[in-house]
Amino acid sequence: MTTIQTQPIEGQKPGTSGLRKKTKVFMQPGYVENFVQAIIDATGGAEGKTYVLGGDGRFFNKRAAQVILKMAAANGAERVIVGRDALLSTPAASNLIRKRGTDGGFIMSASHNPGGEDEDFGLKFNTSNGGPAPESVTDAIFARTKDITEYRLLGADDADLSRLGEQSMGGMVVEVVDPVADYATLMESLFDMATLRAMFAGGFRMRFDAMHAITGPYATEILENRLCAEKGTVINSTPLPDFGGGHPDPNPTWAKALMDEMMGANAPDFGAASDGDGDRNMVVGRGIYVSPSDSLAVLAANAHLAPGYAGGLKGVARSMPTSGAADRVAEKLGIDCFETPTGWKFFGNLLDAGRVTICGEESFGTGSDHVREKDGLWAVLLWLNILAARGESVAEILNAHWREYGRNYYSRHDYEALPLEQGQAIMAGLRDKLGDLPGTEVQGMRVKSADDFAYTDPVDGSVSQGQGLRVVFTDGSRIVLRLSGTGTEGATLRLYLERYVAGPDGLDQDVQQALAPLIAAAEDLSGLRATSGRSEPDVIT
Ligand code: VG1
Ligand code: CO
Repeated sequence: MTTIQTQPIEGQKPGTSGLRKKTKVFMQPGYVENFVQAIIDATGGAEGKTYVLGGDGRFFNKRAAQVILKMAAANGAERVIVGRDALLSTPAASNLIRKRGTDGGFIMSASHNPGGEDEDFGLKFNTSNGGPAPESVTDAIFARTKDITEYRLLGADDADLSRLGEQSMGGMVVEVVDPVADYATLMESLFDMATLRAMFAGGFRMRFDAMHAITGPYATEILENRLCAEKGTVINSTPLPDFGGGHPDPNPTWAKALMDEMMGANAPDFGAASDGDGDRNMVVGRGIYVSPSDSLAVLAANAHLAPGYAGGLKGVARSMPTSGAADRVAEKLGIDCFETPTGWKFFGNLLDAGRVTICGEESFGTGSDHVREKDGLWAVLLWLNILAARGESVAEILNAHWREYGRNYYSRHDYEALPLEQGQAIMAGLRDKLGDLPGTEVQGMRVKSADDFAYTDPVDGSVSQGQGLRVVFTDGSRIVLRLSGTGTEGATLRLYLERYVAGPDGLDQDVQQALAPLIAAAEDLSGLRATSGRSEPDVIT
């Protein structure tokens, strides 16, 4: 065991979902080492502990895995369970952490951010419940990165991560496992596999775009091998270190080929895509796109049709910027609906306390209490289970949902990589005005309330401030503005827009047109486009 002197490295502050930086930043000498030691120190040391380790396969994944193993060994860990070739999707890692009763896990991913030597890398720590470390822990980790003086690293050969089974590293056991097996078993326990198999056997066609990211092997095993969907159902199924040069972000912009196919003449019945680390999902029906906020609401309303949720839901939770569509479902079901800050770590306590069963975010994230992360393939399988049970198309289900609950028109406009000071100035400009807004009129709409969202965790009472500026109008429409906490370049501003239409009229408008007054109001209030000189967002979802 070697103890190596080091000095604090600036900027190792975990964001919305772990530490994300340019890969070359992570490749600097001591960078991974400092951060990993800070995690170990801030969580009471590694002595005698068992961890899970895996990542989305992006460039530097294997290298970082060896460093983490040698550090765990040098810090006295007893065992590390690693996915073969250092691969694990984020939900599969969460499952392993829970199933094996471990002390937590290291997940190497920058999720939906592009990968490669000149792109992004990331590392996050999940606690023993399988979920991303809560703010109290990430704050302690960050504090430790600022006064770290040494780290421990075993001088040993690399582990052979291509070989399943146990091997020894110093006194520590490195246990290499199949990354897919336990996860696939978990999915089989939640969904009606026989009915799904029958649906595919009956000619149901789907396309799953794995975007050259981690879900390829998972989707191929579950959809093609176990459910017997046609070979070739899963495309871009081999995880690549640079995701084939694409953005592994399942949205209409970056999964355009899938969108085109689903809107085309010979579209299959159902389409889906997942992100770099497998926790996001986009769902598309033949000729119809399902917004993530609507997807959450439809899943909540129909989850009882799947065996794993036949007993009903305890409650639902959504992040603050996510539309209120799920709230209406919760109201009808007579269950609680919680509104949390952005990021899955805020759902952990509610899930652990048994107060919610299903959670979701507008950013293509849905999940349940089966793990403590959002789960892309889970959402796809739940949709399939609902389609099979109802015997209806995605369009029929969505239209029926809107007729029953009304429609929350919703869109997110991203302005990416603005100069940092400019992004902060735009936020500060709107924040300063919030107090004066209630009662005023913007674009013919009256402001009902305006604030900077703060959240008090109902389980442990912890408070998180500064979670997004929101302006709510008297008709229930909203504008939310916040700074992204996952980017690695400058500031990315996210503008979230929502308007509710009760129906029965006006349920099939063009989304951007339906939101036009809010888009104009957002500009009046924030001066976002004027200040940034951008005439339109980089990405609209
Ligand atoms: C984004 C999304 C947020 C999500 C987070 C991690 O964060 O908005 O909803 O939880 O990414 O997702 P931000 O701070 O950039 O808005 V993942 O799939 O990248 O781990
Ligand atoms: Co992700």
